[in-house]
Amino acid sequence: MAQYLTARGHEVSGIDAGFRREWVAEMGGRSALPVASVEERLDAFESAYDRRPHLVQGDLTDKDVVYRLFEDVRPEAIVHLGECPSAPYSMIDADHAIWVQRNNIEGTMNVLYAMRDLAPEAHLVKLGTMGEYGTPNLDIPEGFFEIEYRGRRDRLPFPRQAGSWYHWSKVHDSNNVMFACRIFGLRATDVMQGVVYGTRFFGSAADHPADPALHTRLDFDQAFGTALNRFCCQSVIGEPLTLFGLGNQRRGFLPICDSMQCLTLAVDNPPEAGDYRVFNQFEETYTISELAAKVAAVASGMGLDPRIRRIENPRKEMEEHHYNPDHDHLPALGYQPTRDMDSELRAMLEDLLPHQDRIAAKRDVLLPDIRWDGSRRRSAFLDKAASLDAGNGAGTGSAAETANHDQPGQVEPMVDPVLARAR
Ligand code: USQ
Repeated sequence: MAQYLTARGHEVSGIDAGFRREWVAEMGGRSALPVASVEERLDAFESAYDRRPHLVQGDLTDKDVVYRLFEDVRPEAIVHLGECPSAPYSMIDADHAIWVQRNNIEGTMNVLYAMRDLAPEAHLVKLGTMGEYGTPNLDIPEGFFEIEYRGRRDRLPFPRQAGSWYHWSKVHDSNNVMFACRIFGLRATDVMQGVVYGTRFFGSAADHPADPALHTRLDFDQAFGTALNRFCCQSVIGEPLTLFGLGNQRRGFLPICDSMQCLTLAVDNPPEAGDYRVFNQFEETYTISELAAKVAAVASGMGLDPRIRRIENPRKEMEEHHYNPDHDHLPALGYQPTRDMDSELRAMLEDLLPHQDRIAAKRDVLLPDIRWDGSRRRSAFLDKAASLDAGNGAGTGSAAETANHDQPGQVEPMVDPVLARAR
């Protein structure tokens, strides 16, 4: 984000506690793309952009640190990406659930109060998640909807039905940000972002930084790897692409370069003082099986041999549901998707292939064991190991497979993950 904004003439300061590296290490993982040290990244940044960003290593939950930063910088806009972003991580146990909620909610509260006291004209662009809405059996508006109840009408926040402690932390944030706008007169954009994927954060390939120290990280462990990033990593090392359950869960997706574009559009077009607005930020919706089939098709075209397999879903979530969210606000500001999914997937696989060994060395972190019921048990495969033709809609599943899924205890044959890996 700092590079994207700097390249567009913004002066960027930042605060980062470096927690992401610790969380991923705790999960036994590491970024598929090597990540340089903070100093090396700052040096590389300076060489590329002729200026060194002002970066504070500090924790947003420390109010004094946040206030000092605001005193030094007096920001015009704050892009708040400083939260723990993982649903599975928040579901590990009570300590992780409470830590994620405290970290996310307290950090945002400090930002809101620092804005009130030191930068009341600034614009907060806060990263929320499409997961705040859950999967209701209704179309999803952008934040608010008109409702008639017992003969009276009002415009109210659309009900949130989050599916993890992490996603609920974002719901609580949304309420806090909305309330702060009302009582402090702040202005904020709450971005309900879909699942982000990709390795290239500039829209044009020509802008992709040559220096690897300026590349983004890409995680593939069960907690910090998102579905598409994981599918790509699985493809390059010959591990099965893991569909959780039926694979008919539908989500909104967008490549990382378009996430940068959307956040920048929000920064460049602030709302009025006192306004709290919500943007649903994604490009298109897909089921997880459609996505796996897309990755498999692109990977096959590049000479890889991807297999798609269904495993027990470690989460409690609807696997078949209505999903039709609005996403009109960003296009109205000029948002135009820069890359289609296939070309983005090709670029990702090209970027990941040189790191096959690095990913393969951590293949053990791919199969999930964090369960929504609080237990830790690796998901078993729900099908026979089979090479599914790319693009054949792997998630539709045969009746037998579906029946197996409905009665996980009777799955036949249950494939040992280790044996499956060896195939
Ligand atoms: N899934 C699979 N196989 C996998 C990984 C995930 O089938 O190997 C499924 C999950 O069960 C889920 C869907 O894919 O139904 C998305 O899972 P995910 O891990 O890609 O994304 P999620 O946990 O929803 O969270 C991610 C980011 C989070 C962000 C959210 C946006 O980690 O920070 O808030 O995407 S959204 O999904 O729209 O809520």
